Amino acid sequence: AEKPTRDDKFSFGLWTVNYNGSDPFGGPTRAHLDTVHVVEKLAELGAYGLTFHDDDLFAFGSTDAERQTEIDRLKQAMSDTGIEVPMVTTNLFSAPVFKDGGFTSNDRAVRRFALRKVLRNIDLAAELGAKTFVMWGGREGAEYDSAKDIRAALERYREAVNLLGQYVTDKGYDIRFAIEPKPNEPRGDILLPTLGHALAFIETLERPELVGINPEVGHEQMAGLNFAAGVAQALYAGKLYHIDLNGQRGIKYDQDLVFGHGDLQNAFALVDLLENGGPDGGPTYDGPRHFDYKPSRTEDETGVWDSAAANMRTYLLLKERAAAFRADPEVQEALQASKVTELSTPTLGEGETYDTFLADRSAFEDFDANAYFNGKGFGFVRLQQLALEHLLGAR
Ligand code: 3MF
Ligand code: MG
Ligand code: MG
Ligand code: MG
Repeated sequence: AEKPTRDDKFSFGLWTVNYNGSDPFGGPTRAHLDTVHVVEKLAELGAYGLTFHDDDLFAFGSTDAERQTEIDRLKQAMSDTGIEVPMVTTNLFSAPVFKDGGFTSNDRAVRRFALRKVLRNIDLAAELGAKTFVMWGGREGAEYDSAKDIRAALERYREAVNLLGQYVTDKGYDIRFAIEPKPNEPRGDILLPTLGHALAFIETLERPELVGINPEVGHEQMAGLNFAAGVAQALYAGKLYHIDLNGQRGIKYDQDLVFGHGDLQNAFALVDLLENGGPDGGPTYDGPRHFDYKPSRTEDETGVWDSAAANMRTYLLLKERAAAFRADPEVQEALQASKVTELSTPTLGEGETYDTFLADRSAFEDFDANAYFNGKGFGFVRLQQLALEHLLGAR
């Protein structure tokens, strides 16, 4: 694969390469990296975008002057390197005040503070030209069923997002929101735990067209779900506004490994879907390819940049393999044989009503369900092996 370029639209969270190695059992193993240095390194590696939480750029509780200094330094680094800020997000999870959540804390004063923190950050997002505002509600949840009224929490979440939608509309900001689901961690259970929950919630909003999702590979996999299949449904619903790429190995704590360092076969299916639209060439994704990963705490700064580069290289390698898979005549033939493409044919004929359908004896009365396949299989295993061989570079 070629070295990444800006056209590949790779972006990174400031918090990703700046993860200092702290976990529940140990402190930092790496020093903090200055924002300007991060921007320069990402540009050098071929990324086009940087994303951040307010508190990644200027510490929680900064004075207005301290905050402005960091914003100005970022702006200067952006103009020096060409790095853009396609997405901004708000930290409503680190400060102790958010220990029971932000938008859905049981405490009303906390909810009002959280909303003001977000409104202020939306102004900054607009100022920097970000088109997407992500909302990950890591603390919006509970450990105990008796501690949270889920219906009231959903209502407060709805109230918050409706206000934000009203705000960007009145201000004329070109910003859409993306909700990032996660099943658990840090809370025992988090509100809107999967992308399916989020999609259902969005339809209850006053401006559903302003709100989509930001699914993360590892988050869906923590719930045992198939990420590529979930993303396909998000694309089908027109709701894939942003994406968090990383790696996760099974149902356990949020690992945030490098993209492809988890379920590689599903990563292949995902890249094929994002780049080629899958088997029927359906809608693809043209937003940022955003990495939300953590350089493992075993690594030094060289390891940080190696891992950042690895995310992009793996994505491009998978893109190359997926293109080869789609172009292979044997794959095309296997897709036909497995009737994967036949699923795109409507079940009813053109203009067919239930009257003509009921009159079609071949569909039922004369259909011999017992003999229909006559022992013949679909050949899905052969198809999957072809995918695997392309993934392995064996074809
Ligand atoms: C946690 C996450 C978050 C979100 C981030 C973006 C800290 O598991 O994935 O990263 O991606 O808040 O809004
Ligand atoms: Mg994660
Ligand atoms: Mg995460
Ligand atoms: Mg994320």
